[in-house]
Amino acid sequence: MAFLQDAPQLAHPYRGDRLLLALLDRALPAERRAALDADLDALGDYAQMAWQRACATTRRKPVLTQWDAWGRRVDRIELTPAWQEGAAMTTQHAVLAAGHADSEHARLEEFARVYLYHLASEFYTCPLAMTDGAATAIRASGNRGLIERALPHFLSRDPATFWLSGQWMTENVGGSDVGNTETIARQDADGQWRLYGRKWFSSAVVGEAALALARPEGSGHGGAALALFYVETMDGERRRPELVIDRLKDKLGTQELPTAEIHLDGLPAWPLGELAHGVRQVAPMLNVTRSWNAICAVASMARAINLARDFAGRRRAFGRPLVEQPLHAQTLADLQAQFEGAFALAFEVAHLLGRVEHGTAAPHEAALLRLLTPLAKLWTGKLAVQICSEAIECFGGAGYIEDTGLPQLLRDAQVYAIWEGTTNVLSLDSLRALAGDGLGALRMACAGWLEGNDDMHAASAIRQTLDAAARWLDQHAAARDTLEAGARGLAFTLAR
Ligand code: MFK
Ligand code: FAD
Repeated sequence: MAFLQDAPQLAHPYRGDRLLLALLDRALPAERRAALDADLDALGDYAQMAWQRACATTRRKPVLTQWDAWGRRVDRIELTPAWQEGAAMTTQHAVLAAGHADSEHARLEEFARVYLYHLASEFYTCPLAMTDGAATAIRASGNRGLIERALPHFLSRDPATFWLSGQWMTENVGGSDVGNTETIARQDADGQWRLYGRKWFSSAVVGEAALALARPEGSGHGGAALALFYVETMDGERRRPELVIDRLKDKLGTQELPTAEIHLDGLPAWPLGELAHGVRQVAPMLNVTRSWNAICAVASMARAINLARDFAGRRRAFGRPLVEQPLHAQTLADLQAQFEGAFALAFEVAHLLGRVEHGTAAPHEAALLRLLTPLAKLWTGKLAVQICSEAIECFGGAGYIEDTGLPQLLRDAQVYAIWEGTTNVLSLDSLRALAGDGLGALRMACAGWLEGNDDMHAASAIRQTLDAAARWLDQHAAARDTLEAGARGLAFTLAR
């Protein structure tokens, strides 16, 4: 029999991940750590099953059927198996509910679940992130009616009552510059607000609710005149007729995720708060979804390295397994080192978010979180593409072949840098955070992280980097164009 190569096997994503295990053992009190174990174990099992299922079946995409046989508009979307399992997995393992528990560790415990579930979920985590963001923004708005109406669904532990929320911001005229939003909010004679317009990317089109930016009629131009509205998409079992799905997008990656172009023709809507400053009101949502993005980007890196490491023990070249070839081993070690830095940054943001929300953070940590969130998102988004690309090369030609399941890792990774604010937009957002006391907060945090570490070289390199950043910001404080042109370089340096 001619030679046949063994396929890579996925090591258990939870029990085999020493980084995650060490973080949780270190960060959580023993009782909470023990209570978390069963959910993480089950999510790891599910991830392994989903990888084997994906390797053994033909890949499917969601299908939109707009009309039934008799000419009625139905806009029915058939979803892939992982999506059909999404509500049950989420509620059974408290993926969202965990993040809103009354504990400073809630977000860390949530994001450990997200990290394990993400790849298996086939980007069901995208609407989950938006649902989590919507819950956070609605809570921050203090709108009691909406809190009581929506949060029990968003954070439900029962699939029968669980709702997904979308985030309707991007329009044809601009996704970064949402101040150009063309969707209009108009009030009926009876006081009911209704939305009219077109949203160009809607990734939770199968969801039951959404937060949408719209311009109250007559309120003027620009971002400050926008308001943030809550909408529901269903009327019982049927999608509301005022929400029309124009088509599903044909995308480079995230192909199981049904991202739609939609238009709104009078969809009923409720403002979260004042009828202005909608961007300010949606910011808590953005910061939560950006944290999800960082964790999911790190999960993609973990998956790519997990498989590449296994394959290096199975594949031989020039007389020995790849893992024994010094240069291949060094390549894997470099990937692991970069991944570990990204993992530490993303989970630092997760834990910090929990402490800030719970009110147990140190005084400088709110500013630190404000700065680290865009840095973690932009850094991990770029690194995921780089690491998935390098990991694919570790498989040689097999890495380029679709039914190995490997090319999908790279295609999917490209999205992390685009949605939820591109790398440039987040670099500019980090300038916003640095305009406050972000840099001072980072300085204090670095001092804390280095405590007990006797690597004088690292401490001095970090001090020099922060001093140089402060000088550069001071020097160009009055030259906005220079600041913006250098913002990406600065953001990468700080993230690194
Ligand atoms: C699987 C992985 C999970 C990920 C799921 C992802 C699903 C994908 C869904 C999407 O992609 S949804 C669309 C996401 N869209 C964006 O992220 C928009 C990107 N553009 C920006 O972020 C722009 O910077 C921004 C829209 C915010 C600019 O708008 P403006 O109107 O020019 O903002 P401006 O005037 O700078 O800020 C308005 C207010 O918001 C200010 O506060 P004040 O009114 O009090 O002065 C800002 O400080 C505040 N603000 C802006 N960004 C903030 C923020 N506050 C806190 N945190 C932030 N990040
Ligand atoms: P533009 O804003 O036109 O940006 C084009 C380029 O210009 C980018 O490289 C950007 O970095 C650069 N740029 C823009 N402004 C500046 C500046 N001031 N300085 C320097 N560079 C700048 N949106 C939603 O609202 N809801 C969703 O559910 C959703 N789902 C998505 C799903 C997928 C798969 C994808 C790919 C996108 C989704 N989006 C969604 C849209 C996404 O958030 C936007 O595509 C993104 O924010 C960028 O906006 P844009 O496409 O209009 O690009």
